[in-house]
Amino acid sequence: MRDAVTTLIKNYDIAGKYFDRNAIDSLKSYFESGTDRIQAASVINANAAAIVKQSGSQLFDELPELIRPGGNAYTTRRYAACLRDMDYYLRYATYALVAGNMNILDERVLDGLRETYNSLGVPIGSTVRGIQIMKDIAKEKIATAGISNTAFVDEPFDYITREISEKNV
Ligand SMILES: CCC1=C(C)/C(=C/C2=NC(=C\c3[nH]c(/C=C4\NC(=O)[C@H](C)[C@H]4CC)c(C)c3CCC(=O)O)/C(CCC(=O)O)=C2C)NC1=O
Repeated sequence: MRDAVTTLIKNYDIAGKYFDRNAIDSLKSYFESGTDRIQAASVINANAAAIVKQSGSQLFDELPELIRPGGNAYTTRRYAACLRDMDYYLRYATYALVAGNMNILDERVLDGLRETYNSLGVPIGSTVRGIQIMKDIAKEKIATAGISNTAFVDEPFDYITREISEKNV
């Protein structure tokens, strides 16, 4: 698992170089956004159950076939598995937000996920939609908590959706 600082140090150490202007700028921007990152994570933590629940409701309103017979989230067990997956994405998104680096998502969330989803018939497009809904709901709550620039919150959610959609289904 890596974060913005350890990744930078690793790269400069491999090159045997002192930090240059670019390195200093990227360290500065990481530390300057640090308070907002922590605050955003803390807003998500405090509202996690509500964010997952609302995202699920909105997803199933938009795509009701998911919870009808034959749908992948049909039956209580699969419905619960779907919301549990949403909760995983939300929790790991907060780790990646604080780390300022997406590496944890590769290591703990995305590795082997597409294969699992494909073998269980979990629809990737609908999962992507669910994650995007969750991003919007999380950003709303973060904005309401007084963080004016919430653009950085997109990164982990967009990273997860890009990675699970990318390679051939
Ligand atoms: C922390 C990293 C991590 C992830 C990400 C994870 C995902 C994950 N989701 C699974 C299943 C599942 N995932 C879903 C999800 C959905 N179905 C839908 O129609 C919706 C679109 C979507 C919710 C948005 C469902 C329904 C299952 C159960 C499928 C089945 O057993 O038939 C499974 C198979 C094993 C199980 O049921 O627990 C895994 C491993 N597990 C992990 O440890």
